[in-house]
Amino acid sequence: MSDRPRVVVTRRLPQPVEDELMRLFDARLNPDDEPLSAEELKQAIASADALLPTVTDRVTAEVLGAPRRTRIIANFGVGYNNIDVEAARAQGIAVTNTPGALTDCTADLAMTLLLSVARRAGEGERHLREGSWTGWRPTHMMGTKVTGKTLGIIGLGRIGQAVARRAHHGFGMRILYHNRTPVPDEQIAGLDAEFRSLEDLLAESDFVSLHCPATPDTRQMINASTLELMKPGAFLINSARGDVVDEAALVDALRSGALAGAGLDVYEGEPAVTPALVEMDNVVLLPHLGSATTETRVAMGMRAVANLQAFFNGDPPPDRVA
Ligand code: 8YV
Repeated sequence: MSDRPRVVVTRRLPQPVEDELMRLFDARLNPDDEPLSAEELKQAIASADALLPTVTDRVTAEVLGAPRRTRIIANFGVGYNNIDVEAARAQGIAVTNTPGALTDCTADLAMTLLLSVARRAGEGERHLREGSWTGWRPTHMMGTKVTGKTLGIIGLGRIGQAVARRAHHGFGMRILYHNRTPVPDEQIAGLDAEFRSLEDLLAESDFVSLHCPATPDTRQMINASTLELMKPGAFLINSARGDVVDEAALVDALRSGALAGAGLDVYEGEPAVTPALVEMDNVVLLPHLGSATTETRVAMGMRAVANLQAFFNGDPPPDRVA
């Protein structure tokens, strides 16, 4: 029997991360890559010293209330709304995340969505692949110019700031932002970013990009009333969490033409997507790819490993959130 800490890893991870987990811990991997049921999560919590879950694992108060050996949950991801952090805190279970590792790639993906929806890239590709392209013409598939437009960023944390830098320095966009806490000037130096109330940001922005965490306060922050405040013909980009947007209200705003389009990487009921969205040509839909590069997924895994290592060495884990 191993005296190394037992770590249950809920999904397949990039090979270098699995190798490192096996080297350091009594790691129980998931070669089949099937998501764990609530019952299996309870078993994991009962038998392992640590859990390494992902966004697809719902680590609820009920799961955490079951008989338990686990003392740390090292989440694979910066967002940790898949974990009932209050319940973990109440039970004295440490929770860590992987900030920083995925900032650039998630910001790149937000820009991919923004550019794709404005320039009708998904629609154009479908058009060509289905054999409908009959040749160039001056009025064919005209989109919306991005350079110089106003981008409203809701949540100017690491990822929001990385998007702001790309948009401002790369595309000459004017940056407005809304954030729950003040952002230190040095973090946004050179961006000419202007703070706005949520209402004013929505009213003034040509593109609104969401980068806030999913919390009770941000749940369905984008709903029928707030969508109504958006500038006519604006675009909504969501690479944060599906919970922040009322998808049914978004469909209505797109159908009525109030919004020109949306670029989405995350959904309320992932992996389910509101069927009406799938029917719409002015919506770009990606399957939660924000951090999906080899470099970033390895870095995220190594960050989770570093948190586990620190915890079991008796040191403070670098990314403790509870
Ligand atoms: C991850 C994410 O892929 O880190 C996050 O918050 O949304 C994604 O980039 C996912 O959470 C993995 O668990």
